[in-house]
Amino acid sequence: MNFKRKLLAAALPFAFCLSGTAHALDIKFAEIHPAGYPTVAAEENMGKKLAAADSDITFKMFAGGVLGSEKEVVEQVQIGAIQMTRVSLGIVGPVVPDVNVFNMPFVFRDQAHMRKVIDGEIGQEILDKITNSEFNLVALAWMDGGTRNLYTKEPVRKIEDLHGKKVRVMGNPLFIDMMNAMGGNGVAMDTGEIFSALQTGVIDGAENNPPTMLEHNHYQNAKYYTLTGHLILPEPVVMSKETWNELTPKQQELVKKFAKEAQLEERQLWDAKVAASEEKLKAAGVEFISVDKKPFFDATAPVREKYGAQYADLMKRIAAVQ
Ligand code: GTR
Repeated sequence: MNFKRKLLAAALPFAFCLSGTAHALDIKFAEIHPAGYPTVAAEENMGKKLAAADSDITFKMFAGGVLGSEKEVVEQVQIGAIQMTRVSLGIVGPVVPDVNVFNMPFVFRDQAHMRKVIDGEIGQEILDKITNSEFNLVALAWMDGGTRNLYTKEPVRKIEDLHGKKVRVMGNPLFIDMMNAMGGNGVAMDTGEIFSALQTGVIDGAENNPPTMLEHNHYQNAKYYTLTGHLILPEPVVMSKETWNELTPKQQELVKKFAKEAQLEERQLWDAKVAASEEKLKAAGVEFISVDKKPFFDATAPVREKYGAQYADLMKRIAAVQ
């Protein structure tokens, strides 16, 4: 090693100490949804508030899936390479099975019921389960991920029409079981693969809320939207535990406070977006099909029994929330 290099090597640790402002936090937030989507907008506002409240904090949104699929992003957040994300509870289930209580078909009566539950003590308990798991995440708040219905290339007007259809679900065995119980053929794949899978006919359909169906262009190759309402999924906003542990208690409080504010803000944006999406989908030729939900509810009873047995008490508490 020449003298100059030796000097540099000796100085390096000090340089790091000096340059690292205590508790400086550069938040990279990953979203698979595009700019303007309700979750993205609410999260950006959260970021703005954080940066305004603490000059050591910067916030940058990476929307549109540029940092990878939800599964890839979660792995990055776990190791602290990405600081925050919002993720569907669907893909958290296989890693933190306790959250699957919210992932069960028809566990919520409707969206208002789901909102009451996530705003109350059960919502906090499930966030805490994520935080206290080995997942290396701190779960801060819930976004409303809406009500999921079926969309297919051929119309599903009654449950029998779903028979044998290959329908994409999120990567969680519970959802495969759910789709199979309804008579379809559940196929797991990442969000980003759905568009071409529909286009090429690898799948016959998928299931999601109107904003996702619209913004991810799935409606272009699936023109029938059957209002089963089988899943109503909240979506946690999470921070890497690596990041969290570097924050001062005051910074942690700020993050918690603004994340909770985003929870309430997002649902106003969500309701407006659902209404606008429904209009656009109809204008683009999507047929909205009302169905009797009971056969779908009955068909999925074994799934609730299989996965729900361990949460029997919790399910009673959820049902009791008015
Ligand atoms: C959306 C959800 C995403 C993603 C997607 C999917 O409704 O907001 O986080 O999970 O569904 O089905 O992959």
